[in-house]
Amino acid sequence: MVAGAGTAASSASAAPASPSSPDAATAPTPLDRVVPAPASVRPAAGSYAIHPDTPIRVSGSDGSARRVADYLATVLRPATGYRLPVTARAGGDGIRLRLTPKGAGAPKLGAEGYRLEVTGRAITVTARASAGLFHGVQTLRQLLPASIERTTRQTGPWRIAAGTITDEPRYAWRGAMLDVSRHFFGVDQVKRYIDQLALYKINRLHLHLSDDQGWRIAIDSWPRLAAHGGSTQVGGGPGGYYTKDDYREIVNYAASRELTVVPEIDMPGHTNAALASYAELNCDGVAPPLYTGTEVGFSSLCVPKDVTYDFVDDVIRELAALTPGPYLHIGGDEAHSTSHEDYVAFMDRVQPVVAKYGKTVVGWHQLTGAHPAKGAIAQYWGTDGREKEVADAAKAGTQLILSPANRAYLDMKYDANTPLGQNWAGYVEAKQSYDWDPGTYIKDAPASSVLGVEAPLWTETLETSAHIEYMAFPRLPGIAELGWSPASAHDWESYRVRVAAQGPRWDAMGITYYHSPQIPWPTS
Ligand code: TNX
Repeated sequence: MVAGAGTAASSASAAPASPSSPDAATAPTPLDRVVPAPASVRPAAGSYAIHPDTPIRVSGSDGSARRVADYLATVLRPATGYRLPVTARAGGDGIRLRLTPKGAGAPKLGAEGYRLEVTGRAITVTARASAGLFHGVQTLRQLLPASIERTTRQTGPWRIAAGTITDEPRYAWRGAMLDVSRHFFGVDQVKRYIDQLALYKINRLHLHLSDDQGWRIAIDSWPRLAAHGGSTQVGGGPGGYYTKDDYREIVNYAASRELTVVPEIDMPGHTNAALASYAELNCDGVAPPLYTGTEVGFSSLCVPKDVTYDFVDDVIRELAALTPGPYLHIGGDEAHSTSHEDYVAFMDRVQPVVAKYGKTVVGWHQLTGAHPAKGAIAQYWGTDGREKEVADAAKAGTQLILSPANRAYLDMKYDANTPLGQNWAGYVEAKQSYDWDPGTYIKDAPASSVLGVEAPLWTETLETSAHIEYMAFPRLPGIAELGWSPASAHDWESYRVRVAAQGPRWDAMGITYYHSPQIPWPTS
């Protein structure tokens, strides 16, 4: 048992040491220097130091605590060089992961909440389910020095300030979307992004699997969708697609990081890749060429043709069977080549197909201008929150995911000098991205209609993981905080200091990020 210096707690409540002060390397990180900000922090005197014999103890017999423990060990072993054995033997010191069933005496932590208690003897993470343990582990990780993220042995010490964090999310939906259609990203690139999303307690990965420029998922009953429709991308590169096994691998990896995959097939617009693959899907029976530009709004499935609904049924059936999560996103944005009447008729026919295969409909908010099915979820991507049909649908029970483009779109340029991205919704610097309230954003929508937030990343201009990361960091953690932390914790001045402390962690992880001048990054 190793007890650390007893001075840490005061720094948890007082002003934190500036990141570049001489103490910063050894004083443990204050418990509230975390992104997303925890719901409640109670500092105490002392600290716990992870030492060469620290065990990771699990309780609960269903294996899910052990999976999180194994994950934690994998995170901590390279930089500490310690064995960190995972054991079911109870009692004693160490890092303890505990699942406590719901019921009398159990802490009120919700499905994703956790409690993290640090004393001189032990670190204890308590949760009702593995998601809570996993999120608690992410908090623990941020409380260790940034060098914990390196892949070679570092010197430590690995001290964590004493006290208690009790934490649970404000919103159930904390999403990130990756557009794998405009440019294709392979399984390993998606896994890398999943690992980054998990750091900030994001719990939904929305994959934009089809668009004009590419169809990215194998559908056995319509094989040319992937084989032909997936054969290129913006700029004319080779594109690509996920086999069903690839997709399962992504889904399983996401689940191991407590993320649910939400697949999107965008319809009835944004469908050139499908129309190019099957002539019969076109009203004139002629397949257009593949498309590698970046215009939007020129393509539409043929709404009056019956074969369109055979196609939709087959695609949704196969995709639903591959997807364990409850959601299926059917797009519905920018259908500029579909008449309003056809759009409504199409959505009236397609939403029941999603229900038939056991899934909940998610659609871009244009769906609220049609007849959103009972239980459907609308994803808002406007820029001022004043669309009456969105508020009306929310009042009638449609739940909302907020992705306002001038706040949450990770593909918007930070400023005029940003080499990547677009600017149709304006420039979106770190503060602009963070400083809004999802609970009041849509005028006249009840706060209870807000299911959460999502940060979409469109990839017309993005081709590599480094590109993804440059656009996502530092904005993604800010959107994650809007989704997780209580409204009372929302504060740019506090956030900019906490997110600054993430910079050295991203350096240690090899994440390329934008050094926003609005954030006081540590200098050393
Ligand atoms: C609008 S947002 C789109 C996408 C583009 C994006 C670029 C939405 C639902 N549709 O097709 O990729 O802008 O920022």
